[in-house]
Amino acid sequence: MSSEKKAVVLENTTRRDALIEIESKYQKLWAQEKAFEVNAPTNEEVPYGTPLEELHKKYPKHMTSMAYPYMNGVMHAGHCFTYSKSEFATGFEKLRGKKALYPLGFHCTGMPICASADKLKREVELFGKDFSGYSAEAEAAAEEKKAAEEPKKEEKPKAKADPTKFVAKKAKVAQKSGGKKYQFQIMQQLGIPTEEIHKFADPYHWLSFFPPLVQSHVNSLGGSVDWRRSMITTDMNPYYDSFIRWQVTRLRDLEKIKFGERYTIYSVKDGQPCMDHDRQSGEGVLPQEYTAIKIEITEYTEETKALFAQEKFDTTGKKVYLVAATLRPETMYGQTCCFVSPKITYGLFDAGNGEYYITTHRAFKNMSYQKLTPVRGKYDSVLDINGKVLIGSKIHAPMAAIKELRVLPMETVLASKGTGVVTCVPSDSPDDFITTRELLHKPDYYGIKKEWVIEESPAIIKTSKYGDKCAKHLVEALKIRSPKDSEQLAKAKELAYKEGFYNGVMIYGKYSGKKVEEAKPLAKQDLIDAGGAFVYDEPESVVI
Ligand code: A2H
Repeated sequence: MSSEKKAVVLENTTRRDALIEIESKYQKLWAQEKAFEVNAPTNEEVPYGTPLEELHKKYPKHMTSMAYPYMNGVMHAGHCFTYSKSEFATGFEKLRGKKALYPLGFHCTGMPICASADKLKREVELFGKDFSGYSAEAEAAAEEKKAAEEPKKEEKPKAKADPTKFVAKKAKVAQKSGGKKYQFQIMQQLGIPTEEIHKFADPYHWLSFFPPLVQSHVNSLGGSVDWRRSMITTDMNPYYDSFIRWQVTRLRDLEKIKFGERYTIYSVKDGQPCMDHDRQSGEGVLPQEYTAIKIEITEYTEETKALFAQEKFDTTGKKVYLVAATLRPETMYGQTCCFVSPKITYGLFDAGNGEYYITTHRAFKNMSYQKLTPVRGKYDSVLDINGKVLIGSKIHAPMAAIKELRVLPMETVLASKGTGVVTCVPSDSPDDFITTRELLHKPDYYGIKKEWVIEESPAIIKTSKYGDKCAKHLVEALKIRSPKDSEQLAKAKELAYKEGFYNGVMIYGKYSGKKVEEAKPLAKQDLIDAGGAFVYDEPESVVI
């Protein structure tokens, strides 16, 4: 809407005005007469010792409430919808002669308020206490510049990590924030004067600011809440706090609740899970589970040996693994090499028990919070090693039908995904197939020898649509010519993954004859049990 648009002037508002007048008259009267304060019968009304049945017959009662609205703002239309039901029930039961009580609390517990307060803290630092350092023009110019610098990024279709998994399109918070980028703008939209906004950088300020506002809104809606029975949550309210402590302890004593662990998006900074409402960006992003394959280096390249000597890393009695992240553990029979990127500098990390992992720094940091490393939160590398240095290393990959493989280069490996190491299965991965084909025609590329590139590999999975070499089939059908045909490859990858997963049958190995869907978890467990793999999770994409 344009701000120049004239305000709408309503005509014939007499009836509306009359209704509003009646409304405010009676709301005042209700307040004066404390119409919604409901008391238990006194001892005079019901002498001590009166049987309960008799008491309830003489003074029938009713209580309703709703889930306490969350105090990161005022009530919204959804709250009012829920509220109207309990309000109606209370009024109805009151008309039936019951003592109808409506208590209402305010929910203040949890990260959303803290996260918003933290955002304001950061914005005060950026723009000043009155946010006068913010300029919409400068912001727009910066955004434009950014967009101009990376035009391709926006055009690219966002490939879903796991096509068999459902992902919601739009997160709740994105809908709630009205498209505003900064927290101070959201506060302005809530009608809070700009000079007051900095106070909300203290999370406790929210707890004293919003509840009275919500109370006045419920009152102006004609709500019949007995506000003497109201409270906020959190340790700001010691009574409620100790009630919840008692409740949780009791439930635990009764073994009705237990402590357990699951993968979640975790904030190292806050030392706790970072749920949707706590994020500045990356709402709706979930953990992606990979099987991390431990590919042992059996013969180092001369460059690697030189680097180890220089860094005084003695390999005696140690095992060094390239750790590759895969979504397809059931295809590991068909490995033909291990890809690293010549553009990535990897770390070599102590994984405990004389084992060392080569992965990206980011991946090992994630591992250090997943009980996969000797010390939680410790992820310093022993030494750093560029992908180029590793090319040509002899390796042994678990479960692979071909026993001796090599490390080869793949330029399209992303440092931001998995471990930055990709195991090559050209029978079932279009990316691996096309990269292998390219390497065959590029002798001397990064010093690789032709015999290191394995062209023939066993068929692992058969589908009626794509036969038993689905990667080759799709690369040819979609006319993919280079590993850089990223859009077509993304399409091929999704087709291969879905078809293989839902309609594929294993034609190699222990689970030959089984459906891929069934064989996948079994093959994964076998790899883990044999010490050749572990489960590794990371966020599907960036979360701030
Ligand atoms: B898959 P998603 Cl047989 N950069 O493993 C680029 N690609 C990477 C990567 C990185 N840093 N880390 C892992 N990958 C690859 C096997 C496989 C894979 C087969 C068929 C399809 C397939 C053998 N390569 O992936 O973006 C790894 O290759 C298609 C689903 O999380 C990993 O699984 O979907 C897959 O991409 C993960 O990609």
